[in-house]
Amino acid sequence: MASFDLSGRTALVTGSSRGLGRAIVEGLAAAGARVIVNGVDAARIHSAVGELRAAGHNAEGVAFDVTSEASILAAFEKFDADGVRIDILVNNAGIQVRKPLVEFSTADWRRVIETNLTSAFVIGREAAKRMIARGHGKIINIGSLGSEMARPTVGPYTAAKGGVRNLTRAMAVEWAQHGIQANAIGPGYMLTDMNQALIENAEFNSWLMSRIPSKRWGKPDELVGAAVFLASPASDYVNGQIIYVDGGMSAAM
Ligand code: GCO
Repeated sequence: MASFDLSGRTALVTGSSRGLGRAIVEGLAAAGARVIVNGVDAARIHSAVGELRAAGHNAEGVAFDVTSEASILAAFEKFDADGVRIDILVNNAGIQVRKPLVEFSTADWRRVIETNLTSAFVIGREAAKRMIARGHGKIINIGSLGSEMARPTVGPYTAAKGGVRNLTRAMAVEWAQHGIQANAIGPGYMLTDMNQALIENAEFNSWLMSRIPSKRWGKPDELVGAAVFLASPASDYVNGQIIYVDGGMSAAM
């Protein structure tokens, strides 16, 4: 359907050489977008771009560290110099650190907040400056069930993802008048490397399956539908929202 067609648009997905970002960038490419794969590992980016191109997609790669403002600014200056127009930004990059809150160092706290929340602000600001000038743009922030609720041992991640939820609202209320739609996706428990320790933990799985109405882990490509929707003209009057792709977990007591 035309309203879900991303042809002629360029999408930057941070942290997209693997995991959820890799699935999202492939889904946006399949919907017609030219995609830019981002990460810090040039070899991983090269491999992901090669796979996307082999599948017939229009893909490029750009390595920058989402926690380095200098790297972000340099990347956007190069986009400007090369005439690359970021129409769709997916702030996906993130890390997880699990330990009791009292055992977190302030340095570990800062690392999680910088990677999962501050990066979305800095990259979002740089993208929005250019989107405002053009009068349109799509920003999709990747939240979490942690945007709404908490579980022990992931305090900094939960705080960051709660911030992502409200940063999305802040972006929406300031930038909607400029033709920008800022929304979020809240993945549930997905089968990714970041969750491998949980996937392999029988006790955690038993608890988790008791909490998820769908009684299974999610697959990264199950985020693609929500991502294409929020990246496309189909969502031009949707702003400040979060779509949970979580097997019903956020709806259950
Ligand atoms: C954890 C997990 C979660 C999931 C996801 C849930 O340790 O609880 O890493 O944070 O990754 O964010 O929505």
